[in-house]
Amino acid sequence: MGQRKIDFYHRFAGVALEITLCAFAWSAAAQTADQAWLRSSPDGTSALQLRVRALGNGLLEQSAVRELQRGIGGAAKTSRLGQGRSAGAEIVVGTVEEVRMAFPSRPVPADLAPEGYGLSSTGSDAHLRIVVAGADERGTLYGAFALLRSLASEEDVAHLNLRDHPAMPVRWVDEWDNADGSIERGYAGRSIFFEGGKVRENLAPVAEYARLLASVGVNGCNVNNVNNAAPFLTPAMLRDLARVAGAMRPWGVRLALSVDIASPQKIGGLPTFDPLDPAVKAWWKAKADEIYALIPDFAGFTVKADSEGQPGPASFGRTPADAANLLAAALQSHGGVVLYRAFVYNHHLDWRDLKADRARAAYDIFHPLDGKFAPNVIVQTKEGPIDFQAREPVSPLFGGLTQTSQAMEIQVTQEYTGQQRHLVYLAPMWKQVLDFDLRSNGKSTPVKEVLAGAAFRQPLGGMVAVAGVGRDAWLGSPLALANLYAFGRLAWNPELDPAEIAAEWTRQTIGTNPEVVRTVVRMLMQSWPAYENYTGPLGMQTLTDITGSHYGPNIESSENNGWGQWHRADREGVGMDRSVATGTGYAGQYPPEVAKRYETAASTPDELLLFFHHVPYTYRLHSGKTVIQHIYDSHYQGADEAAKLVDEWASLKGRIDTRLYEQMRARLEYQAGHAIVWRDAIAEYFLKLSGIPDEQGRAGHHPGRLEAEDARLTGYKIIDATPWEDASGGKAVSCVLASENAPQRSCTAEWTYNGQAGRFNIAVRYFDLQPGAASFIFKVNGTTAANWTAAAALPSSRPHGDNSTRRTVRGIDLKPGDVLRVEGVPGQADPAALDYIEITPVGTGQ
Ligand code: GCW
Repeated sequence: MGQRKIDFYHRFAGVALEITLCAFAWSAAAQTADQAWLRSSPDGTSALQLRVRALGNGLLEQSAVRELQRGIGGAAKTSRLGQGRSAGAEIVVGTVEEVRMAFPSRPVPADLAPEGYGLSSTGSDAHLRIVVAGADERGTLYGAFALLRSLASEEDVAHLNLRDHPAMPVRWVDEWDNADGSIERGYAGRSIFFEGGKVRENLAPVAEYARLLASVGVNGCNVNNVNNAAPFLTPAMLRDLARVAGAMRPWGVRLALSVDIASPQKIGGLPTFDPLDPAVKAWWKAKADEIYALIPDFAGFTVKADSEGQPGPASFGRTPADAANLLAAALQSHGGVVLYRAFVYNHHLDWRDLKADRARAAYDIFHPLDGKFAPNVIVQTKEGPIDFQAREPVSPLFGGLTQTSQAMEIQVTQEYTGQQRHLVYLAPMWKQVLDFDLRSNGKSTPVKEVLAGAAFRQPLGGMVAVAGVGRDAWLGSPLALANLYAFGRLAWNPELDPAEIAAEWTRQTIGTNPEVVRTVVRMLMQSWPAYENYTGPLGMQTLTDITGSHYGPNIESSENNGWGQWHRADREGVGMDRSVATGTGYAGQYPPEVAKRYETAASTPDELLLFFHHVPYTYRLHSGKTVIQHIYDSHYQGADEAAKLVDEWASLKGRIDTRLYEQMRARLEYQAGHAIVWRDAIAEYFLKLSGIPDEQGRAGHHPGRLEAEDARLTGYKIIDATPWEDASGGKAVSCVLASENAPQRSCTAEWTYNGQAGRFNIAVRYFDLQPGAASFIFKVNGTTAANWTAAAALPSSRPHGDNSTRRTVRGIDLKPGDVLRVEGVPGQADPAALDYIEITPVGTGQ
């Protein structure tokens, strides 16, 4: 896209504008796109006196016009100068044919690709005319949003001449919403689509969501969970779903549905769901006809089959291609597509078998089927071979299907990457995957070209993000929305730079002040490396609770079970041998050049070493460090980086919206504390297992830390943490509720300070359990220094790394003999469990 940047004051229609978005409140009322990046002013275009009109009557063109009026109005409202100076100027929106008919003398792009647009302007001041020409109606809408983006990015829109089109045809979000209103792996409240087994009455948030999606070029939305999808195909539900499709239609976002391959049996009353059975075929055909009668622009089906307990064609000895083609045949005459997920694996693997490997599954199952899928089938593969970990290699299947259209599935909802409580901007990770060169046939084959259909000349392809939006401000955390934005932008154009995308998002969402933009972009760009550092580096995967929440640390949860997310840490070393020579052979699934790189430890990049090889802790990385020292260093570094995010955000105080500032400040402080929980769990686990000390003496040594189990306790009982690494020293104290009749009213832990006199920050680490809200009072010599309620919604109902929380009380003067005391008051089932306090001189850390 041709982008001309000029200085901070920019010219729009001869009017200098300074766009300061800080003025817009972060309103918590109705759920609107204003809570994300589409800030707009309700009082329309009048101030700028700029006419916006459509050349045609189509629904999407009308949306484009409304959106421009809304957006330009916003800009006009905040412009410093020139109110009314552009009377007579206009923006005209239409398809290429309409533009050609309306302005025969004006050159219009003749060869725009589907969904593409051209933007051009002629004249100036009162004669300025900007034309948004779309290849089709969707193109007009995308062109309108592009114009608004240019304006928000302060580009010179008075001399426009640019064109653009999406790189890949399928740009969908998947929502894992259940009919009861819950959302699988959703971290932002309940469903905007469903409640109580039905589609919600109020679909206004759905329309707003579609508007957000359209603004970044997303053209499909699959609204239901891939698990337990059968009830969504009942006639009553489909009639209701037509309302959802209707709410999204003005924004060019087509409805798609996850389907259960066993539906003919589960809801259709047939005795079988064998994909080759004629009655089953007829059932799907009739079902597709029923859907299209209600929803003529229905986009298609997504399928999870033979995976994690979902039924599939394997029950009848049939293949994924048999199942996919069955559905494809039903949709074909209507123009629908099937996104068949390659997330098919056996979760009962034998962990004692050193050749067993979940990472192999997708390639092993799908590669032999290449060329057997119908043309309207797209195989949808997660970006890595396991499951959205903090780092994985690129799935080898992208290079393994050369006669099949492919889509890549990524997660906006941060299942394994901090669940939106941690700031983790994922665009840099996605970009690495998109740029990864598979070297198929020894030639340049970046993943992005596979997804565009270009690498292997396939008709379809794309990117799909599991979004997980909910009623709590879309993604819960305001900054997490940068991920949704970036997904759309990268699916549209995978050449875009994640830092540029972050800047674009920040200017539209937070403010245009260059220092604000620089700071937010820096924070976003630092966040994924920081998270990877304090969770699971060197390709060990996210060392989280694999069988539970997928949130806090639980290092052994991945081992000794059939789920296959193994890292195989033992006393001598760590990592999974996936080489061809001595391991599972997974490395050999890549085209030869890449396979060779991953085959030996020496040629594997450090960041993926432990994904591919089992090495001793003393193995030296390319960086020169031993593996064990890297584990220590990266965890301390990651926690420091998380602390730095707090400081960076603090520098924005007074320069951005106050409510946004406070919301994010609290979240970032929580993250910095939880990063220490992670750091300590992993550093100490590997210290104990390897017996090799940290060269820098940090792991296992916490000079300022006073353990709760060593305190003078009243009421509090000492408990063992499970897993042990989730509490300092493996122990904590709990104000256990004695019985219903005689509950503990409160408990205390007390220490006498005997260090040097000075001013300190004192961190209190406690466990904020579900359900209930305990409260804590921290006293120094009997005087309350801080009190708070532990009412956060964190996973798990027992003291655990999921809910271990640090609160820092700052600037406390202490001298030897002072008495420090924590009083914990249980609230319902939350027993005010406590781990330690940590005293740090002011200015030397947290
Ligand atoms: O990572 C796993 C998730 C499941 C999810 C599954 C999948 C929808 O933990 O919650 O199920 O992936 O992608 O199908």
